[in-house]
Amino acid sequence: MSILCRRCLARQLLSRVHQGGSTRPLITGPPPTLPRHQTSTSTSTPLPYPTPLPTFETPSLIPEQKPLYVPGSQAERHARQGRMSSPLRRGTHESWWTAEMGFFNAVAKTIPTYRVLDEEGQPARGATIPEISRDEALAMYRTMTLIPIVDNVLYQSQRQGRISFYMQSSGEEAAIIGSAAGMLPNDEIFGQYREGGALLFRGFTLNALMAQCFGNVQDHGTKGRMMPIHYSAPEFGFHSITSPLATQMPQAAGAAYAIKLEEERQGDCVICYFGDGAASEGDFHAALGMNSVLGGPCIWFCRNNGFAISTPIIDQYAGDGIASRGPGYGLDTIRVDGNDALAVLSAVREARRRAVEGNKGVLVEAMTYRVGHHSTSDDSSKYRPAEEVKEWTVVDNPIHRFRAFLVFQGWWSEPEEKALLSKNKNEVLKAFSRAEKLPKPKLGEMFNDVWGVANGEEVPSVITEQRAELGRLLKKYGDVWEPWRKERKRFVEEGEDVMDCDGRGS
Ligand SMILES: Cc1ncc(C[n+]2csc(CCOP(=O)(O)OP(=O)(O)O)c2C)c(N)n1
Ligand SMILES: [Mg+2]
Repeated sequence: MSILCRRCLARQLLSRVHQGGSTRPLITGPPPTLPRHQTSTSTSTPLPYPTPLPTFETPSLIPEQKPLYVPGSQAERHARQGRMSSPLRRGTHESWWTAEMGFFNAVAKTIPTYRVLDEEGQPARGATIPEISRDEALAMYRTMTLIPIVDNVLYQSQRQGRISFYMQSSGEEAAIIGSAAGMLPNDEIFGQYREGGALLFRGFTLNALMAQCFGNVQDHGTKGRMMPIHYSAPEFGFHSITSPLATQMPQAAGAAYAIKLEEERQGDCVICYFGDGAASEGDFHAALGMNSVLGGPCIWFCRNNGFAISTPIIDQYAGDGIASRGPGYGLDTIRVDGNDALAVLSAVREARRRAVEGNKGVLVEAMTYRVGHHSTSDDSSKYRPAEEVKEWTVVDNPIHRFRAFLVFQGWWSEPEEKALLSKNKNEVLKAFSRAEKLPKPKLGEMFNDVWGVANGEEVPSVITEQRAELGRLLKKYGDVWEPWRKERKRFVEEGEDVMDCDGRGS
């Protein structure tokens, strides 16, 4: 059977209905009339204007209704907490009776995008610059400028076969660092996979980052068992990155709920990053539903970068972005210019305040653009023109915008810029060559920690058998088969640790 794209399959199925003698007309229009991603102005093409809100007249005085609460029910508790005021129906907030039939397709006519700096990095008219010291701003800038250098070195090294995989975050530096700067050190971070910068901002060293990407003996978080960029750093409150999309979201909802319940963690918060594509997963809804009902301080931070691999947002959703979904879950929500580091910082600080004070979730949608390819397994020139990418790097470059602000404040100069870039480059290259020379962990590490075994319990036979089999194969071929002879040398103890007889290992 040939593999068909979704649209072709739908067309084929619909035409079958047609040919089958059914009088039912096609329910979708032919492809040319479907909204297409405009290549030159893709992400700036406005989505269809939302249907205006019905002109419901709010009654000036809502007559006192007898609440429909069952005594002791959740609805009654909520009503007592002020979450519902005199609802006519349980599950609504402030509904009233109306004789006017009106459908609606938006909670606000348009969701505005909050910004502090304009494209030139100058304060936008009427904007309040968030409180920020020179040191804080420069700490943000240092990490923002580090990201593209780390990205370039590791991206190129994957191309040369020196690491197995990489994902860049260029274009999203302001969204990632602005949000990280808006959180406090004790807060928990659940990343999707493009948030290595947030970890660097917290103090994760370049050596540790490179160790994970090379999976060498100093990769303490994942011990060489994960693909590059799947960082795990409990000491920085950074939870393990896992590739299956949106799985971090229910985990974050659980962590936020745990904080709510844990006396010692009062005042702490969770930030959960996810992409515009991940928001189409069921886990997105499961997580937001759980968080809105159970509570717990959590910032749901959407990096809306225009793409989910090759799927542009216009093919991802038909509503008003991801922000429109927040009120559906009863979450305070803001849309922010994700390329404006100060706006992101300011929005996340306020989101954090609301989340902690209200013990609840807050949704932040940061509008940005994925400048790099999706990953080293992707070639974005196949689905978007190079000019579009170039335009974003020139016209709305998050690093340039923030630098212009620093210069405007009198906090930054050309010589300082040159010195920083050269220092960043040297440090990245040094950490890179160091990590490449270090050996990989003991081969037997691949069997450890993959199964939750309580202290004193036996490792399940499926693990010991596989370990023993590898040991047997290594004994037989490890010295005589050239690829293995060479490969063994890269590991601490050269695989000797798995060559014991029962597969139990150390
Ligand atoms: C459950 C699941 N489905 C599909 C994939 C393949 N996949 C990896 S990344 C990705 C796109 C995600 O896009 P988005 O959430 O917008 O994040 P971005 O890459 O743009 O940062 C897809 C479909 C996956 N990893 N997991
Ligand atoms: Mg995306």
